[in-house]
Amino acid sequence: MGIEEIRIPDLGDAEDVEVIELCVEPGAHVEENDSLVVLESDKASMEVPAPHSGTVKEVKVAVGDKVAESQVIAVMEFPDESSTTPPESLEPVATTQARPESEAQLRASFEEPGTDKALRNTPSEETVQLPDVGDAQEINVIEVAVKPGDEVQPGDLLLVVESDKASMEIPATHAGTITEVLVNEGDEVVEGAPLIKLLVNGEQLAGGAEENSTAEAQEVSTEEPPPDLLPNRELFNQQSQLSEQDKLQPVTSRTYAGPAVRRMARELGVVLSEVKGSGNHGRITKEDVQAFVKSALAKPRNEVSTSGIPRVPEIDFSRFGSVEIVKLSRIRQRGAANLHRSWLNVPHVTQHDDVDVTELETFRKAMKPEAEHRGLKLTPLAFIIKACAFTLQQFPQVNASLDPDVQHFILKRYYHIGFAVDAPDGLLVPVIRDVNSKGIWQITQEITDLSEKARSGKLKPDDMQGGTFSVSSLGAIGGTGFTPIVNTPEVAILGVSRLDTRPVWNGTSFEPRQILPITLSYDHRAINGAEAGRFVTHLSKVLKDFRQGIM
Ligand code: CAO
Repeated sequence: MGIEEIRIPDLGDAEDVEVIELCVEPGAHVEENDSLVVLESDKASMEVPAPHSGTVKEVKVAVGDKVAESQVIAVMEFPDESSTTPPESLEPVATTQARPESEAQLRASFEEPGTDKALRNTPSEETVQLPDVGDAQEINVIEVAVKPGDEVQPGDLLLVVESDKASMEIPATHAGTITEVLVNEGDEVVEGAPLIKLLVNGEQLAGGAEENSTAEAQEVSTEEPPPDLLPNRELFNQQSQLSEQDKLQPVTSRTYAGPAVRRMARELGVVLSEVKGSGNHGRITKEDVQAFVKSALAKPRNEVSTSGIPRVPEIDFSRFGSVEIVKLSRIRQRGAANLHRSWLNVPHVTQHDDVDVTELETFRKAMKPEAEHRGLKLTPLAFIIKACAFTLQQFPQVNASLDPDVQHFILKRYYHIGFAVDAPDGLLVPVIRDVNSKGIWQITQEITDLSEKARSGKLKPDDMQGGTFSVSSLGAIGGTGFTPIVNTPEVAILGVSRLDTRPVWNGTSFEPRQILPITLSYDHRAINGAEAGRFVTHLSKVLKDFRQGIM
């Protein structure tokens, strides 16, 4: 094991360098190039990576500390073999001096462009090339920040390239117009590769960038403006060429993010330009990327473009008259997403029937005094739910779910029936368990308790889980029929409308009968029309004469 002090690298002429993020704490194991701390000057940010894999023994700085070149930021313990291997990173590595030529370039990049250069009055085309990248291997373009026609200012980000060790931003060194982008994201590039063509505006300082081959840039490195390739730390200095106004605000086309954050974003498929940075000067942190992904996942499904279905256009209704914007309750939002998902996934069919419940109603009314005695209101719903349980036992495919690949039925050997409750914040569907083994009084009691809980916001998630079939009754409200949406992953739902007295032909005359309209909406993938027809006919028979239920 070797102990090594990690120091702040050469910062050029950057001033007011502050620690803005500690990426590790004592005891943390880090891999080579994992960020240890993030520094920021008044102009740019940089990450200081671990030169080898090892363990952080001590962190010597705190967030907010002002730091200077060579200051120790951390002490690390390395396995012997790793501490002897010099890092190849293109990023600043504290214990390793930059190669002499790189250092010359780096210094050159800190210089203000020579003021004795001739002014150029006519626009000329410049090709931005990938300059000397030292011994870095496998350099890929990971971000193209401009497109033909874009106007750029000195310091605006053109491209980001990345080796296996670090990422580098390539900024514009002159104001101008992009005429051609010669590479795509993902392209592998080598030193000298032409990247971008830029029509440089006239009346700019003529410098090395005018003659932009990499070799020339190296040769003139002590006098000329910076080479196009700027490792993150060099941004401290590159930005010194910006105008005062530019310095006050981050350049809008630039995405401030370190290599680790860029890598993370790429792995997660996050477009960094869409992420709002919470760090100084809008710098994007790992937490910002995580929060972005989290919020994308949490978005209700109906916000996401679904299977290419076009969104309803957004209209400013206030153009036509006064409007009020009222936020949907969370229950309504969740309900909307569930209904939408079911509507899009389930091929719905609805089977209708009118059921003669005259005998049942006679019996129910006869039982009302006892119900009152029990402190309950005996409505048709308890009988309907019980009749459904009887019928579901005869039709296992209706008391089922489909697996997501629609390869199997999941037949449920329990009969838990949900019923829709019109609660103040939206529709809720509490579930009565094991309806097949419960009597009408107990079912009535549970309808009362669960609907009260739903209306007072006291339902627990468990009260609404595990349903195998649902009933939605609008009978107390009115209407002659409606087609409910299947409460997926269940495969069928019964809609109940208002029962009414109707004249029914008995073969010799019309007689008044109590008729209950019912509708069964079902998932046609799970239930075919004949099965649905048989289910509804059987249910009607049970409602007509409850003795059918036990046959
Ligand atoms: N036809 C005629 N009258 C009916 C009826 C029907 N199908 N169903 C119930 N009624 C009567 C009841 O008997 C009661 O009358 P009495 O007071 O004279 O006995 C009255 O209507 C009120 O009933 P209720 O609504 O208090 O009780 P319920 O058991 O019928 O329903 C509940 C309970 C919680 C389901 C209901 O209150 C409710 O919220 N329904 C709305 C469900 C809904 O929104 N569905 C749509 C969802 S989208 O698919």
